Amino acid sequence: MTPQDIILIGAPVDSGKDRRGCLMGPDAYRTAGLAEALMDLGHRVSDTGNLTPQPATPDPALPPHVYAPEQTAGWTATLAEAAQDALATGLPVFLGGDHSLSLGSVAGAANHAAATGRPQFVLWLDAHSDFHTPQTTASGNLHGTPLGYVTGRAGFHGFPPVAHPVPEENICILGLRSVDAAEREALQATQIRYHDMRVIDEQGISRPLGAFLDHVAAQGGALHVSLDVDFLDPSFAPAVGTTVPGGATIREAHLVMEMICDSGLMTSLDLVELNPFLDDRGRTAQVMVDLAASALGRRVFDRPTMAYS
Ligand code: 6HN
Ligand code: MN
Ligand code: MN
Ligand code: MN
Repeated sequence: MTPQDIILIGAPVDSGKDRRGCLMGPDAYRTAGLAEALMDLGHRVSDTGNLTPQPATPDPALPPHVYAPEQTAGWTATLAEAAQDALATGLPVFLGGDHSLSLGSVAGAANHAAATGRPQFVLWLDAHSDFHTPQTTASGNLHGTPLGYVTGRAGFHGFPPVAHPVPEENICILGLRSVDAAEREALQATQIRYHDMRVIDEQGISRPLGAFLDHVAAQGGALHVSLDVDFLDPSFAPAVGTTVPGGATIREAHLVMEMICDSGLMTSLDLVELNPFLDDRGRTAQVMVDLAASALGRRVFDRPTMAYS
């Protein structure tokens, strides 16, 4: 693949749920050698270090059970700006941090796409659909809301307004196996493409993904990829607070990344939900680094011994 200017952006967001630990994610990716892996592939890599959230004030219109909304609102403003700035010079990789970081990374990417006259597309690799609003979430955890926010659903009081909502038909979710009733009802009324693990079992993962990538290419779109650790089966990736059995295998996940790479379409990437406190000798961090490397050009024969022990 042609060398890229890759910008690693540390986003130690831990406010999207009440279980702590994702704030250690950026340093776990650094320790697992993300920058070195990408430089080995010929890319120019810079690391901006870790961001800190802007101050924000709580909005009394939010339901009281929503967890830490002002922190997540502050992160959203910071990350949207960071995404927009970074996209002007390269390909940002957001080192999470929990999935609430994507309220900002995707909103900022969509602002950049609009400024450059391209439609924004989003590939969501996740066991969950993350399509709640602050009103529909039962848990109160805002990491379950980023797709709701970026598509422009109502109810995000106190959050930055979404200048350029991502059109529903520009979103594809792969890996679903845990969707709350309120999300299911809302999703079914949208044009979002969503594929659960049964579809992947029956058709293979390349069929729905290939159709989506063809669609993005035909529209000349910019593609943001959001990779949640729990897309993977917990037997390969235990370091996440929301494990759901029956997830993607290592090869299914690498195939997704290899197809993304071959498409040449990816313009920004989130690595989210890694909780190093729950990891087993760093293996989940290493799997995520290897997947990022696959999305950015690494092929199996570049590294003959991939062992996670
Ligand atoms: N994630 N649907 C559940 C909730 O609490 O709203 C789980 C959300 C998981 C969030 O995948 O990033
Ligand atoms: Mn998620
Ligand atoms: Mn998830
Ligand atoms: Mn309001």
